[in-house]
Amino acid sequence: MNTTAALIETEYRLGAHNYKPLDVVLSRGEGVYVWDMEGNRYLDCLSAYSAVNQGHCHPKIFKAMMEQAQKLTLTSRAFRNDQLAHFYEEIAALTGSHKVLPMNSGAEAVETAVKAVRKWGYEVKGVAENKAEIIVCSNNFHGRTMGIVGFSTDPDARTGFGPFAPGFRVVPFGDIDAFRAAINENTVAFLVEPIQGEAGVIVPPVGYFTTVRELCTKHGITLILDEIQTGLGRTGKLLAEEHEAIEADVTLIGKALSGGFYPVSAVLSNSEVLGVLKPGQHGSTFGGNPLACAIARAALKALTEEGMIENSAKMGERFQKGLTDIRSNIIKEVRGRGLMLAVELVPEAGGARKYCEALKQLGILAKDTHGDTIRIAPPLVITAEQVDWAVEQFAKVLASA
Ligand code: IF1
Repeated sequence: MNTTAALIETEYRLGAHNYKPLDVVLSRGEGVYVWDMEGNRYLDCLSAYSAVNQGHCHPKIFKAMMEQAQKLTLTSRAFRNDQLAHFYEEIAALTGSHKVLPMNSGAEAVETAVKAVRKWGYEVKGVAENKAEIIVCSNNFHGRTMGIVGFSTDPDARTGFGPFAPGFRVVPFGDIDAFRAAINENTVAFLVEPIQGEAGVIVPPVGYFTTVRELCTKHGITLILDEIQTGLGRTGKLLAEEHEAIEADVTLIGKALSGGFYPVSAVLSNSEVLGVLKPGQHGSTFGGNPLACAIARAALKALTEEGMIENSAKMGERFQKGLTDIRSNIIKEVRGRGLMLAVELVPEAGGARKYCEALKQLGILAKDTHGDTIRIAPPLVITAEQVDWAVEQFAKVLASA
């Protein structure tokens, strides 16, 4: 049977229960909208966790994917392909990076950076063997692999999955004194999100990253910015680092690098850090494949040539102002940057999930996080009219409470 209820039942019976999705079964998407099996239309305010910044099924990315899929999809890196060099050139020109290492998932990009920066620590910085330390932040989210969950502070992410790899030191996000105090001669890197996503869209204090950058330069520490979620226009800039006019030594991107068509991630770095990797020391069967490169090239082109980054800044401001103007006794705070937004509810509201359910009834899909926060991140192609309509729906749900 191909009904909503039957598919949900089958998922429950056969699938691992590592998710608890809203009970909406989507079968079509276009731009900011998705449709369920009954034909109900929803404004997507999650964008697959910012992977579909360019909007669902973007026609030009689709075309690039189809054309490449008819020609060549995968060669492995044992041989070369005619898309990789173009991808390197375009992403390097756009971001000012000197070296690129393509992977697939975001977590793989993070793991790659951790490996490279440790090796850099031993070979370039001169840290004693196996002593390298990487500073990370509490409430971080960098992915789900063993290496990464080992330095998570979220009990759900790590409990029961040990033993974990050593070499990580945790400091509170946004606390410059704690960061300074955690630095020692073995510190090779600081791995951090410019705005913490999973933690509930936490924007650090103004000036935090300026001082972080200064301290990293002073102490020879590689600054690794995880822009897998914040990057590629989400916060109203190509990269969130631009908000404080700093430059990371290593930048991680993923998600919207493919516009949601296919997992594509990349480590962007100066020559020194990725320069330590020699043949045989790192890789991936699918990383850098021609299909991925062709898709990523089209996804980047759509983002830059269709004004999506500027639109994100403008519509983000409009959306945030609209939400801030809602008069409600259950809204604790509205925050975010560009189209990476969150509404935090007061504890008495009884959790954000039920409000997401109510929004769904009104035609908006949004995701609760950390109990009391509704995360809002629509595709960057959203229009002013659509923003205003969405704000009205949020007002109905939050003001009626
Ligand atoms: C899930 C959150 C978002 C990320 C940052 C690396 C990765 C992610 C900053 C790993 C992935 C996802 C994964 C998704 C939930 C989600 C998420 F709620 F957990 F925080 F986006 F907001 N760095 N984030 O946000 O990338 O390996 O998944 O490609 O269901 O786990 P990945």
